[in-house]
Amino acid sequence: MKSFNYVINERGKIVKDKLDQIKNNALNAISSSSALKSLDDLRVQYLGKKGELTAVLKGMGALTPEERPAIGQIANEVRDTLEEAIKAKKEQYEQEAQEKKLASEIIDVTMPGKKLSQGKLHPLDQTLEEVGKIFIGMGYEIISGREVETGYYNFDALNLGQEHPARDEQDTFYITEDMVLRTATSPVQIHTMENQELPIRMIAPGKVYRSDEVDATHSPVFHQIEGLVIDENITFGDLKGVLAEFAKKFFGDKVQVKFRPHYFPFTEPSAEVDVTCVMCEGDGCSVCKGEGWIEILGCGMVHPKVLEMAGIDSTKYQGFAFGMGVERLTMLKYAINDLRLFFENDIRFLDQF
Ligand code: 2NL
Repeated sequence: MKSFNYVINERGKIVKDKLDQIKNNALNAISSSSALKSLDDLRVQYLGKKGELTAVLKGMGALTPEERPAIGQIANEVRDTLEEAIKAKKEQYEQEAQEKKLASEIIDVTMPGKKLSQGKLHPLDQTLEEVGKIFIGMGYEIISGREVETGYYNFDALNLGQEHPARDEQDTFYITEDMVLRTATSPVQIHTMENQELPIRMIAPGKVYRSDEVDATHSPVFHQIEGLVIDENITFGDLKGVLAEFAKKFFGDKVQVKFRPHYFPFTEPSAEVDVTCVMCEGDGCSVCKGEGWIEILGCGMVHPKVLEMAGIDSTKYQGFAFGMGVERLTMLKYAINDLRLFFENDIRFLDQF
């Protein structure tokens, strides 16, 4: 401590010794403190309102006026020294903490990255998307609708009379006597004919329901895509052209297409469409059961009765319609032999598409 020009007598000497003692004790305690918390405690102990240094300062009244400035200055110096020491120690703690934190957060930018596995669309959704794109490319709209329908929209409007076997409780899920889970997406097309201006060029993709037992080719829930075109001067030739184009875009340019007469109550004339087997190209294999051909969809010219019921003048307008099963299309395209695979969601299966 530097020397002073002030007078310090015997009493002053005792106070000065006391201050020196406080200073030395405090500096020792500070340098051997072990944490921020104990440092704070030391500040309170020496410099706080009830601290040791403050106590000495409070006792200065007993000194003579000549002694006070000298002792006061010493006391101030002790306080400054202690504050400095606490501050330095505190900074040391903070720097140590910072270094520890930085060390724990080191990032090794040379470490190899973790490969993220990327998800993909379910094969059925891929088919829905692919078929949708093909028809959008030909100017069609994609329209969806409700899955619960009245008996009228699901059956009557399609020329399926009260006695038609499709209405049987064994094939259809009834919600009430007159409400059913749709058995096809045709009701969407009926609503569109009733409500939308002509001409219509649309497809209706979606879930449909039939009361079937689950096996390799049946499921009570499956997916269908129906299509409908209504305009003036539409012929079976338009139907053939559109569906042949679709088959080539979906299965590949090599496929040949065959229209085979069939019967549906809602179309007349009606046909089923076969393509040369995508696996054996017509030679005969297990996928086509030796036939060389496989059926991919049903179609026909919309029955005049169906047009009239939907409020369309069948003497002025004609149209064609078609329907295909999404599960079936996907199974044929990839030679999948069991429809249940689509619904079990085994990643090892799904990953292949
Ligand atoms: C099949 C056959 C078909 C239709 C669906 C249809 C819809 C309306 C009017 C007339 Cl609104 N027809 N749909 C026509 C022919 C066949 O589906 O085997 N589907 C899997």
